[in-house]
Amino acid sequence: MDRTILHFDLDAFFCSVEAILNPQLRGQAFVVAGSPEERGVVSSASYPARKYGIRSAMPTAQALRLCPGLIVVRPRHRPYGEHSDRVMDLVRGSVPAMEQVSIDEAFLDVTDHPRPGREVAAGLQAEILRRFSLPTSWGVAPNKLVAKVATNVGKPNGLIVVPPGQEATFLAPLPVSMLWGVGPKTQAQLAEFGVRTIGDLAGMPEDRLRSLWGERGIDLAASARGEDGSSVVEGHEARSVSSETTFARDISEWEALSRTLRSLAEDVGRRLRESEVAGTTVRIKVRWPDFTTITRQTRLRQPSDQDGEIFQAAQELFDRVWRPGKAVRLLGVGMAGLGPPLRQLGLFDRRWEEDSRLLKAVDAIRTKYGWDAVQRASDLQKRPDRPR
Ligand code: TTP
Ligand code: MG
Ligand code: MG
Repeated sequence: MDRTILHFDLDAFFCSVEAILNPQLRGQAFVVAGSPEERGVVSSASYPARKYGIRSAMPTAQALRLCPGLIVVRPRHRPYGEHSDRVMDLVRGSVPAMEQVSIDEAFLDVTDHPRPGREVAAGLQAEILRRFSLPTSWGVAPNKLVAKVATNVGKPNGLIVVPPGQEATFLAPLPVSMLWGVGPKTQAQLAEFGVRTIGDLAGMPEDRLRSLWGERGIDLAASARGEDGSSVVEGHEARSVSSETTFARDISEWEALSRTLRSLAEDVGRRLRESEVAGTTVRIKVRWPDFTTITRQTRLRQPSDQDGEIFQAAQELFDRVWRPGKAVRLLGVGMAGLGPPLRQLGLFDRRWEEDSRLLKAVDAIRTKYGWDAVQRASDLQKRPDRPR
C-alpha cells in the first residue's frame, strides 16, 4: 500500500526567530553568525542574503565580502530551542507519527490520516505561520527521501506534492547534490562521468556503479529513482544539543583545549536542563588546521544533563585523538540520544510531554535537594498517592 509521508523544515530558521524578536530585521539581508574577527561562520542566512550567494557554514568574513552591507546577528540558542519546541509540539499533536530529525525539521507519516497529505500539510503550514509567525516548507510524497527533496525544492514557503509513481520523474531534472548521501566528493566523481542530474545517475549502468562505489553505488541509483523503504520512527533519538567554537588562532596547549571543552560541556548541560531533557551519547568534534574534521562519540551508562559528566566523557574522547603539540582549529561538544531526564525513575514510560506537571514537580525537587535526592525518591512511584 502507498504511504503518505510529509516532511517539513522551517525557512531560514534562526533568522526567522531573530526577525520575530527584532522586526527591523524583516526583509533585510542578514545572517545569524559568529564574528568575522574570530573566524565565525554563518549559521543561517535570510533569503534576501542568499541572493548574494551567502549560505550556512560559510565563513562570516566571506559573507561580508559578498554583501558589504550585511547585518550580522550573534546566535543565542535559547529562543531557537523554545520556538522549535512549540512548533514540534503543535505538529506532534496533530499527526499519527512524527520523527524529528533536527531542530527545525521532521518527517510525519499521515497514511492513516483521514485527510489527504496535501491538506494536512497546508493546514499545518498555515497554523504554524498564524500561531508562531514562522514560515515553513513542506514536501508530500510516498517516502521520506522524496518528501525531503520536495521540501528543499519548494523553499521558502513551499508545498510540493509528489504523487505515487511520479518519484523518478520528479527527481530526474534536479542536480545530484540534492540527493541524500551525495556530498561534494561524490558529486565531483559523478561529474567526471558527465552525471549532473539525478536522472543521469538513475540511468548509469549497474556494472559501472558497482565498480565505482560497490553496493553503495547500487543504493545511490535506487535513491536516484526515488526508492526508499525507511519508516518514520517516533522518539527523541535523532535530536541533539551541541555547542562548538572556532578559535581565533589555532590552539595547541592541552590546558586551553581542556578549558574550552569544559565551557562547551557547560553550555550543552545548561541547554539540556533548560529543555528538560537528558542524553546518553556524548560527541566531540575536532577540526585540525587543515580543515579535516573528525567526530567521536561514546555512550553513557544512563542519561545525563550534568556538565561534569558531559565534560569527563568529552575529555576522554578528546585525549584519544590528540597528541601533545597538535594544533586545533575548532572544538565541539554535543549530546544525542535525548529523552526525559531521570529515566531511572520509571515514571516516564509514556510520552513525557503528556506528563509535564509531574516532570515539573520532579525538576523542582531536583533544584531544591539536588540530583541524588531525586534518584533516591524513585521509591515514591510505588505509592498510590504519588503526586500527579
Ligand atoms: P537548516 O534548516 O539547514 O537551514 P535554515 O533553516 O537556516 O534555512 P533553510 O532551511 O530555509 O534552507 O538549519 C536549521 C538551523 O540550524 C539554521 O537556521 C541554523 C542552524 N545551522 C547551523 O547552525 N549551522 C549550519 O551549518 C546549518 C546548516 C544550520
Ligand atoms: Mg531550515
Ligand atoms: Mg533543517
